[in-house]
Amino acid sequence: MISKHINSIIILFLFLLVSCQSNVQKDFTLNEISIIPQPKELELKKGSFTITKNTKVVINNESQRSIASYFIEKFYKASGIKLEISNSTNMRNSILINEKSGLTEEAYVLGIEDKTIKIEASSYGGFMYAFQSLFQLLPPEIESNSVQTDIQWILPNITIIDAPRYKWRGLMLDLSRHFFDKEYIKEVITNLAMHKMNVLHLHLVDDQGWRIEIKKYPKLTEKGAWRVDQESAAWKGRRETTAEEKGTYGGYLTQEDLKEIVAYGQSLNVEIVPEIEMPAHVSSAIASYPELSCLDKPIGVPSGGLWPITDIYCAGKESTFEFLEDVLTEVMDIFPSEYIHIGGDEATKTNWDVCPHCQKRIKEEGLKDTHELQSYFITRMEKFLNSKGKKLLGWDEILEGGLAPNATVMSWRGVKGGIEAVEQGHDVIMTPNSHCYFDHYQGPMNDEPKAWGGYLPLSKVYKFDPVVESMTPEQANHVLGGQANLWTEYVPTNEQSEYMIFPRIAALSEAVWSSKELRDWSDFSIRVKQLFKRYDVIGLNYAKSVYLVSSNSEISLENKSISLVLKNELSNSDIRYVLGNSELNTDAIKYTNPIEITETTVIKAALFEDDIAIGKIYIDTIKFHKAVGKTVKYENIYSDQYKGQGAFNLTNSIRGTKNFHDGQWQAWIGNDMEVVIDLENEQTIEKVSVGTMENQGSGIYFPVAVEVFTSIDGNSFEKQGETKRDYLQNADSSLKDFVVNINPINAKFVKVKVTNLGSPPNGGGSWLFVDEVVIE
Ligand code: TNX
Repeated sequence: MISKHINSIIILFLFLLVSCQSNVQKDFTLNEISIIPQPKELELKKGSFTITKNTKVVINNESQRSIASYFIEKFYKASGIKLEISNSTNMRNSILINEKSGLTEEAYVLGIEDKTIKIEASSYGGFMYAFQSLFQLLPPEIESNSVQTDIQWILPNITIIDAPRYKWRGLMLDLSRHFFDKEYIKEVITNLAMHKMNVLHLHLVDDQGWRIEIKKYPKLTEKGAWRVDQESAAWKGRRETTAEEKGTYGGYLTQEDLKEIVAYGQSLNVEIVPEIEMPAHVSSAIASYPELSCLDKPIGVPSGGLWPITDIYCAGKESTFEFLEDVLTEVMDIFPSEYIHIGGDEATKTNWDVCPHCQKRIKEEGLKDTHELQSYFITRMEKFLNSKGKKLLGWDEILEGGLAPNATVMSWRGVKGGIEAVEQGHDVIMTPNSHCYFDHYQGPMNDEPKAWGGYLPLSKVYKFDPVVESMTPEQANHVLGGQANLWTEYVPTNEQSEYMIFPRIAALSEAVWSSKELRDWSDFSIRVKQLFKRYDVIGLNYAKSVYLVSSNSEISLENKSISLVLKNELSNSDIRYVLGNSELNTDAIKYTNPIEITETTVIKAALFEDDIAIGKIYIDTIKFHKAVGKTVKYENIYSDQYKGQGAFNLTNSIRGTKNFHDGQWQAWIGNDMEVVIDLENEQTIEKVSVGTMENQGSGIYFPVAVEVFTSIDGNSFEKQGETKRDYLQNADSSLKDFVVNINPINAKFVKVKVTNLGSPPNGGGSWLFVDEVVIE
């Protein structure tokens, strides 16, 4: 009897232990809460809620079943626990989904208390975002696609009241320059939803590939979706192809694929907006149907860079419009979106100038010029779209020659187009290339994979604001939101696409979701590192550029020393460094103030977290050569556009990077560089090197000669040596030191003459870029 009693006590004890384990109570602190984008209001309370297998998901009408299932499926994948849906009114251990009509579209309230989680919204999107916030309150393992054991699915007691600042929170993916398949696009949608982004704009048409099946015009994908494979050559270095050559590189999405993508987007509150370019960026269509152009001339689908874009649709022939209306009719059948994007950018209208059909149209319609002809073109397409209940969206070039009456403008060439459009009472979506172009570099160019150019680090994306200060409140109301654009000339794989999108999309999400007052870079710096843990679980190839250390230095002329500043983009970062040959380990010095350097040395630095180096190690050699800090006399002064650091730029020991805007380069357009360096006293010289760069796409060429002269008195110079190099085609950007070795000689003055290429074979001017003259 007694033993039986003891048994029951033990069983009761074990039961309590087990149930306690799955219901551990915890008080969270605010720094454990990390949600991106930052919610409007958040109140943390004492206590917590743990989701267990007994937790019920309670719905009170059938329309809530799909959102409940969305949550249940995601939770099941990571936890192995399949929660049940119930209609019960028992509030204990439940996740209650409640319709709340007063809330605006996409707004939500998430309330977690010891026994219940309450989720309130007035729309599917709102519920979806409540769950996204809930996921970010759970351990990062919730992002896993496989069952994670030993995880407490614990949530803080909290109230979050949240709503987006803008209704358009987008990402554009260019499928033409590189084709992404259905599966990858669905992954992108999943990850957009996680950031509460709600638009995926698919750039389905461009010169280098037509990516959407159009049943009435099968050649668009039989021919237009394939280009001659020159992927191993640089984008701008690919040869022109002919109409006869068969393309093998590319792909397209069938209408079924696209419908699946649209449905998948709907399930995550992401609207898919198609872009069908016109009248330019359509070589792929003209390669398929040459009669769409003014010249009727067969062309090949270009394999790479194409500029200017002259093979455009003929605006005179009626058949062009018939074709486009047919195409858009099929497009509208696939995409239920409110907007259809018609491109409209970068049309060079030289064919229109000479085409009899276009000229006839200009005359008959009483148009002034080809700009007005483009406006006629777009307005006609708008009428068609409006008649089908759709709104027209186009790049800011659609402003030229007069905006179509109801058009919405996507402002990409900075914010100018956006300002002009709202002044005319039109809606706009802001995607300025200054803050939203995810094809630009996000870290120092030397450390990053090849990108389009430009420099858009995470902190700059974070500064993006869709509204421009000069707008009146009424004009600001016409700003629908913002969008990042990923052009893919330099994005050849899924991994690279992830690298360019993440984490910059996190910064953008906060710019379009959270109110301005809530945005705080130093707080975001902490939260984004928490987000990285989730990215790791998902397996995203996100960029860690934000962990990079870079430097900036100044020369002190009195002390003849270099003062080196180490920088990292994140706030309050812990940078540590060592000089010389030491290893960068726990003994490394914590960086606080600029480092004084007076002799040639190697410096290694990295960002540390909890005494461990994270991210890539920065290594540089500060070369304390004989010219450091010495005066430079210029025979020809450098261009006003590229002054570098001014007077001592060539003798400050600091080297430029492949980013020619990095402030370390002095440049000459067309003419040579000739300088005399005063070494202040006689020294033995045996080597002179000149640091240069080449970026032919931007008109920057290596010099053809470097000559070195020396002098004791500064008047009579004697030539000591030279190095020459012939022009070579080079599609990449490259750095090169031109070295002149000479027989050791004593000198007080060194004259260096660097000869500009002068006239490049491809025409245009030729820039000569120099960052340093190293004398040894
Ligand atoms: C401009 S943005 C383009 C694209 C290029 C992009 C590269 C726009 C409407 N046109 O065709 O891919 O620059 O950054």
